[in-house]
Amino acid sequence: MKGRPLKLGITCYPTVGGSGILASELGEELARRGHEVHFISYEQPFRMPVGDPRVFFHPVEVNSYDLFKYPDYTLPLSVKMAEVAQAHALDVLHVHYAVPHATAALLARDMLPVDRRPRIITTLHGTDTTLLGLDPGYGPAIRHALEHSDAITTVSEFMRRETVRLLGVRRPIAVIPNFFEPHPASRLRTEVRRELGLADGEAMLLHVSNLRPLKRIDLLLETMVHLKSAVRCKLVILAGASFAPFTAEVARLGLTSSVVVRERVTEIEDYLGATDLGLFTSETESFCLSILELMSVGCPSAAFAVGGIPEVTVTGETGILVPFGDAAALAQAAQSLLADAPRRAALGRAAQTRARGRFSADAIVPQYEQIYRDVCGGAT
Ligand code: GMT
Repeated sequence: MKGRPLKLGITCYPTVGGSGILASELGEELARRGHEVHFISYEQPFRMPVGDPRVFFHPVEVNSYDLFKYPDYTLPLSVKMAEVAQAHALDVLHVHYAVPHATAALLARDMLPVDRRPRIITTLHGTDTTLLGLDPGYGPAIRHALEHSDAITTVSEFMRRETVRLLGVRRPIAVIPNFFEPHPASRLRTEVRRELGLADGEAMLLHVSNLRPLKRIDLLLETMVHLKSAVRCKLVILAGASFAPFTAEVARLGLTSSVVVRERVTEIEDYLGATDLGLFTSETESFCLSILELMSVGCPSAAFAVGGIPEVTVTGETGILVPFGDAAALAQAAQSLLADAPRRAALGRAAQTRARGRFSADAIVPQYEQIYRDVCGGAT
């Protein structure tokens, strides 16, 4: 390690979602590199490493008061951030997803004596810019928080451009792509496929998401209707939210026996390793960490070419991308790959090489470390 170990506060959403996963994996990697990492959130992030002596979790308690129609999280979060920053002499507060984390970090900094103030790094992940940035009730507060952070990062060139376009931010925004380091699978591929009810020779498509409207589950199911008539396959959905709102539609489309859902899975690598092809239908993605997760185990994906996805996977080389909204074309692309095992394997190998070369912890984590040291100036 260059320089002294740093003391880092990380705030993220603890639930299943790309930004929280990235933040948790970053914390794990930073601790492995000798830094002290303090997670500050309302719950322990779901992939936060446990048992590491350099990783700590500080819960934020939110009380509800009769006077408030809506409970407030920002103020208790900022108080906890200030408390932890002071007690542990944090060098940096690194917040993932701007709302409300970046605003809370500014408040926390202002509460502390000038010589005890941590630097603030805000990492933009997606809808904090593309959705909330456009909301007049949030946009100005997000812009203010970005302008007063010590550094801003985001996960793709697409997101950097969108942040400039939608929020008019004029300060430098560093693009640091997401990374993923797969842990070893805990079960054999055959065991996982058996658990999922896959017959011999039946292809497994995998979709991982939190099912929000922009993930376009309608297009995912439409793609599956086309695919089902052409290939023996099942679609496995690892859902970060309840799938119940979609079950009637699955039945109406005659897909009940072709769609297998698992909610809030933690052993992601078991499922990645059992997959033949990823399938993603989002209308926008700043990055799509799930495509990278599959690439890292040598599995290509078929998806729409939206947002930052073409920065992650290269169509025809490490996966297949088709224009947004054309479910028939997506099904056709998926079908041609499922029918051609050697080509699929070649794309998978290229995907894994790209993941290891560009999006590994060794490629990415030093970029965050450098930013931490840059904002801390000579003190580190
Ligand atoms: O912005 C969001 O929708 C939430 C966020 C999340 O927590 O899942 O997703 C974003 O961050 C991920 C990690 O950087 C990216 O992989 C996702 O593409 C991105 N989602 C969107 O841009 C819609």
